[in-house]
Amino acid sequence: MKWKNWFFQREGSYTEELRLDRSELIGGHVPRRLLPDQIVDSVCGYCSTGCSLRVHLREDEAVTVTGTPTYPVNRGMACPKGWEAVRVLQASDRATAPLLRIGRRDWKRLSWNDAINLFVQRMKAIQQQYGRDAVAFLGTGQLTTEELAFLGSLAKFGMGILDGDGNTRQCMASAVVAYQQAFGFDAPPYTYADLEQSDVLLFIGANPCIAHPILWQRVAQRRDNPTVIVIDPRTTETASQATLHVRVRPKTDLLLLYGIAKLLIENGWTNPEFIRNHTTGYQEFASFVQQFDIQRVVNETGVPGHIIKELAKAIGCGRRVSFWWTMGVNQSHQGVRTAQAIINLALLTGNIGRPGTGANSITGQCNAMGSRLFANTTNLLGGHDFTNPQHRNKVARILQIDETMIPHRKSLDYHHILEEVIRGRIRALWIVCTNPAHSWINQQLCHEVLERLDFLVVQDMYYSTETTRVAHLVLPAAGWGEKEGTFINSERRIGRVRKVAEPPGEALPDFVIFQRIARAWGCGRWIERWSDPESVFRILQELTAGQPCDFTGIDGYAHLEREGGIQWPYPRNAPDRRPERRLFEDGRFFHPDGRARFCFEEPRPPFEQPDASYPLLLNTGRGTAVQWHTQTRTSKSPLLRNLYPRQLTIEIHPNDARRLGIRPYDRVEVTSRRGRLVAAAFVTPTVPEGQVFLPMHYPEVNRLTPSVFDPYSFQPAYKHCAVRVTKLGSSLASGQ
Ligand SMILES: Nc1nc2c(c(=O)[nH]1)N[C@H]1C(S)=C(S)[C@@H](COP(=O)(O)OP(=O)(O)OC[C@H]3O[C@@H](n4cnc5c(=O)[nH]c(N)nc54)[C@H](O)[C@@H]3O)O[C@H]1N2
Ligand SMILES: Nc1nc2c(c(=O)[nH]1)N[C@H]1C(S)=C(S)[C@@H](COP(=O)(O)OP(=O)(O)OC[C@H]3O[C@@H](n4cnc5c(=O)[nH]c(N)nc54)[C@H](O)[C@@H]3O)O[C@H]1N2
Ligand code: SF4
Ligand SMILES: [Mo]
Repeated sequence: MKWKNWFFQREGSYTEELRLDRSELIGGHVPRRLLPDQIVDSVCGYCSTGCSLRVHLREDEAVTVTGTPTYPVNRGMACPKGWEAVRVLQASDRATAPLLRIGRRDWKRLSWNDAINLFVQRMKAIQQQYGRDAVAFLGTGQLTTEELAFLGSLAKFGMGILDGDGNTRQCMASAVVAYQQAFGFDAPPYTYADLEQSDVLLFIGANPCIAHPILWQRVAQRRDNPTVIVIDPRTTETASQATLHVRVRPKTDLLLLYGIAKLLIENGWTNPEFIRNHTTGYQEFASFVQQFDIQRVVNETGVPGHIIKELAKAIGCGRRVSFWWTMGVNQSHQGVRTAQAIINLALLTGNIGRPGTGANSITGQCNAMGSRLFANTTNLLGGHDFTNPQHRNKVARILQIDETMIPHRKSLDYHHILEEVIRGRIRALWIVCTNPAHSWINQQLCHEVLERLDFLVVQDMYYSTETTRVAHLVLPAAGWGEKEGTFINSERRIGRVRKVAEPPGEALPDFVIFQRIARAWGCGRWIERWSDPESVFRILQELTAGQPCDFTGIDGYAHLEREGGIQWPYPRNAPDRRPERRLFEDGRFFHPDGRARFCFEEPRPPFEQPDASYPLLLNTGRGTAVQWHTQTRTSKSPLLRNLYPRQLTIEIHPNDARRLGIRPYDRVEVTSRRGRLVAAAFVTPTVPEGQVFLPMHYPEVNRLTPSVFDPYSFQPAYKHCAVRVTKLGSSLASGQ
């Protein structure tokens, strides 16, 4: 491929070290020779690529970070977020002691004892007054698996909470439901080697160059010129390097994919043997797609007919075709069906279970996969089902708890939890490792919800987040690098997370905070086995026995460290011990009949379309490779801060800008039916005419987005609403 290895490969060995500072960025750094005492390899705490970072310590202090050369995921590479992972731990706004809010603005410092006692007293009092289900929790995909399982178990089996969800709802829920319905279990089938073994790679609603830089690097490093197709309304950094960029009209992918399926069937570009032996529902699907003739697809998607045919041919005639999708698909009013339309193409052509193939949802956060399996919210621990008595019995037996402690239904989803706050049923919320006051959709509503609560506890690394600021009680948490455990990356690889620094002040690892709460609550003897992360890991292993995600064959943390992470499944005595393994090589899926299902449905129109008052379509997503979500961490690094715009910029097409009298870097007002914000105009043809794009990393962006969700996954549709852009007079300096 034409793209070069620009900033991802850092030189570095055990003895020759680079101390990173801003001067390095402008090319003037001086490598210093240091002799580190120790190196510690730990999986990165940002994106789900799951690189291993080598932290070099000198006299117990982390002096620099390089990519672990031997780790199978990143092979020595790391992106700038990884390089700066330790630096962001040192910040003046780190939460260093528990804080209690007094009145509207003042805070009082508490001892841990007082803070935990207050937590327990207030939560119990609310449960006594309003019922057990008056308390709920919101978690994350950024804690270790052991911590996620601890939070979910303590909350549901210890505190009797019924409802809890996580920020993985914002990102993975559509893929989860799509896989569960199509394959019988939430199981991304690929291994990263598939990126290198594929002849045709389709990225749909995904911008890995920015969002999964090292994963993308493995594609970019290929010397054999695979066909890379990007389906995205914007000319993203990924699209600009692709063989073919398909500029689909937003939220019309479903039609495009059905139209392609029709062409595949018409041209005989399917794999009848695979369909016959390994799928159900083909006949119904084949007759359903007949209505998507090419003219209809052209009209609705805006993709020219010859491109649609080219796409179908590339998929139908490629030897090893792989499909990769992320938020452009999942965050939609029809995210589940769109993801399944992608799965259907893989099933039609038999592109699954072989090297270089697969219908592959890439996860987002470092431990999104851990959250999917172990958060104990939508699924009972280990991918079990709350409604299944045998599953409840198994989990109760392994945890040594009374079966009656396990709820008979799954949690409400995030959006309905917030609605229950508005209704007054939920009065207290415990938010751990997520920042919804910035990141949740339709922000005004979210703020109203948070303000309505009788008791809001926020457990975070920093005092300064938008959510911490409105909390009643803040519990100071250690961050990545300050604790031990495991993460599960996008290719189902369980990897080790290591402690390389002490938490500041009195901050504690979430694991320890959960232990203290459990003890003070009086959860009973079962929680005593949850004594340290590795003991919990062993309990979780037992929970996976017999499940598709069985990893009972891993011999503790040392085994993970030795192997460079291990992908699930990895059952005891499993014959297959290959270091890279994909699912479905035997053509057996997880439904009882062993077959995958074609799932499909009539496309539906999006919630809002541009009109005379709000004539432009707003898309939102990741802005740069160096910004992470709500920026609580990445904004703490001077190096990273130098690599992204200080202020919010809106991407707008030159023709729209001209029509609105907007020049580059003019201040503009962006208004939707829900709110308004001010941004600088970035005039660029990378967005199509009639569309604008805002990066999600600035707190005001979700003032504009609407409460729209996929009806099956309840994932928010962050990427589609109508806005108006108007010029606000004076131009901002162009020095972005
Ligand atoms: N640097 C950085 N990396 C990250 C993150 C971060 O915050 N910063 N976050 C991580 C997380 S949690 C996640 S979930 C992932 C997200 O990773 P991505 O999903 O790759 O990132 P996004 O920019 O949200 O969305 C991807 C693309 O979807 C496109 N899109 C929007 N609407 C449509 C549509 O209707 N059809 C199609 N085909 N495309 C559409 C957008 O234009 C955008 O380019 O990134 C992870 N990696
Ligand atoms: N408009 C728009 N909005 C979006 C999206 C979009 O594409 N467009 N994408 C959505 C997606 S996919 C996602 S995943 C969400 C992400 O949204 P959030 O989860 O709200 O974003 P983060 O900034 O990652 O928040 C993590 C919080 O946990 C804290 N933290 C970090 N490590 C630890 C730890 O070890 N322990 C504890 N206790 N706290 C810790 C951080 O300081 C931070 O406050 O945003 C969503 N919002
Ligand atoms: S690509 Fe992702 S996992 Fe790898 S170093 Fe960057 S943020 Fe960390
Ligand atoms: Mo995400």
